[in-house]
Amino acid sequence: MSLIASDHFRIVVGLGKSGMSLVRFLARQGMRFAVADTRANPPELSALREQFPQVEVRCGELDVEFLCRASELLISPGLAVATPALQEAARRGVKLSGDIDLFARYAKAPIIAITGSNAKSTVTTLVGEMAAAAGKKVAVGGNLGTPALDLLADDVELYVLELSSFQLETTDLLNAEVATCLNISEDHMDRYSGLPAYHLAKHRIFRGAKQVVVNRDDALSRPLVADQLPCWNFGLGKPDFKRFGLLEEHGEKCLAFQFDALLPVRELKIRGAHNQSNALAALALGHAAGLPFAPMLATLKTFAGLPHRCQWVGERHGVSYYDDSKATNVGAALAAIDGLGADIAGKLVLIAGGDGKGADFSALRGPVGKFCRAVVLLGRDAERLAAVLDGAAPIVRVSSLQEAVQRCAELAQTGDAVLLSPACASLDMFKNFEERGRLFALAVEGLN
Ligand code: UMA
Ligand code: ADP
Repeated sequence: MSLIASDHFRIVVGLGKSGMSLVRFLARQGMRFAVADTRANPPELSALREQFPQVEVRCGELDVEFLCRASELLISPGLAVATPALQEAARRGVKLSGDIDLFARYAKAPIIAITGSNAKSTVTTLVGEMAAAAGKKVAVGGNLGTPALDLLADDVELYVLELSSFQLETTDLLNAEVATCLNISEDHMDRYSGLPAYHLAKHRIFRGAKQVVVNRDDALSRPLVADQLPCWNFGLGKPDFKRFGLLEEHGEKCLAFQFDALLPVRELKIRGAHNQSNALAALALGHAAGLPFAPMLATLKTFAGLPHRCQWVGERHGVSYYDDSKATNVGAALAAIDGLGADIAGKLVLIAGGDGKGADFSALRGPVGKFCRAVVLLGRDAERLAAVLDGAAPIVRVSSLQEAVQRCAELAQTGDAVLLSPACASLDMFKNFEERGRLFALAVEGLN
């Protein structure tokens, strides 16, 4: 332990949305703290200087001696715990933590905690809407957008949190009422040494959980927890005791619990097998948290999905255009290509590419060969994608999204669909996936 470390002094590392929420929280609690960020000009610097002028801030390369003045570092999700300066501080006795761990220490209401490689935002939003429909005072956030600490309030009856592996790296004990890891496929391989390290980070969500929800179609979602812990599960097969699934009733496929049909899938607004799985996950989480079925099913009948997730944005000359800009990894793009490809009369013209985050793209080859008329590639990893997809479908290279949409319009035939499902992050060319989706929709609007 560093000689000058104080038990009552913390350093917030990172000054983005999470960092600023930490600053507000620590200031409210009257705790002593400083701030560090590796960037010369972090996004919330001027807000901090304006609202908390007395707080010491160090920008630029992390200084281990400075970090060791604290008893605890509260690290933003964008910074890996493996960062050498943070590891050196830990070696010298400083505790490494983050906003979610702090949140768990102060939250008085039960937490439904949701992670996974894909479907987190959809399921989190659905569960939040189900709880509100059941009359609960619910607070929804985390990786979804509103930092968890900003949700803390005395009158909240239920918290629903979307959590990323980045946030879970610094979470020691979440103590969720219900926790789930919806699915696991490769993502963020530029941050982790491989799938096992990523899996390990995700599964920290189960620490201290009172109940768990497992996806029985994905073995990697199953936690190592004590046998007596209440465990609910969901999957696309026939359900059984304590299980959610699909069964046929009067010739119709229905969402079901145990031996009873709950709702015909045709009444869902969100389409595709992956969304049926998401609806079942939300029902399982809500049920475990004590929500009644009636308001949960009413929510499923009206929830139309989130923007940029396989969202229909227009039609030109008999060709539909779908914005799946949120498909920032291979697993998400696969779900969209398989789901939409099987659902339309014609073929898909796929727009893919961007920052692949070190992913292995080879799983795309089969579905692209099966469902795609052509693939239009752009962005930093276009050539890595081209190498994998060569021969599976004709490949066209472009340098802008506008050009991509134009080329797709030329390639697509009546009955086809143009799908932006990049399998890559957007940050090499766009501010974020929302901007990429908006520009796609604008380009579609601009077509003759
Ligand atoms: N950064 C530095 N130096 C620092 C701190 C951060 O360079 O000292 C960089 C990071 O590498 C990153 C960027 O700054 O590229 C933002 O990092 P941050 O930790 O400051 O991010 P916040 O603004 O606090 O936003 C975070 C989540 N962002 C990340 O995990 C990168 C947001 O999720 C989340 O909504 C927000 O907290 C509130 O909880 C976004 C995200 O992209 C949507 N998440 C990833 C994903 O969904 O794939 C995990
Ligand atoms: P996350 O918050 O985990 O990124 P989203 O709900 O925002 O999840 O969806 C992200 C992407 O994953 C979208 O492209 C969507 O079409 C795809 N997706 C949605 N549900 C699933 C699922 N169950 N399995 C695989 N991919 C999915």
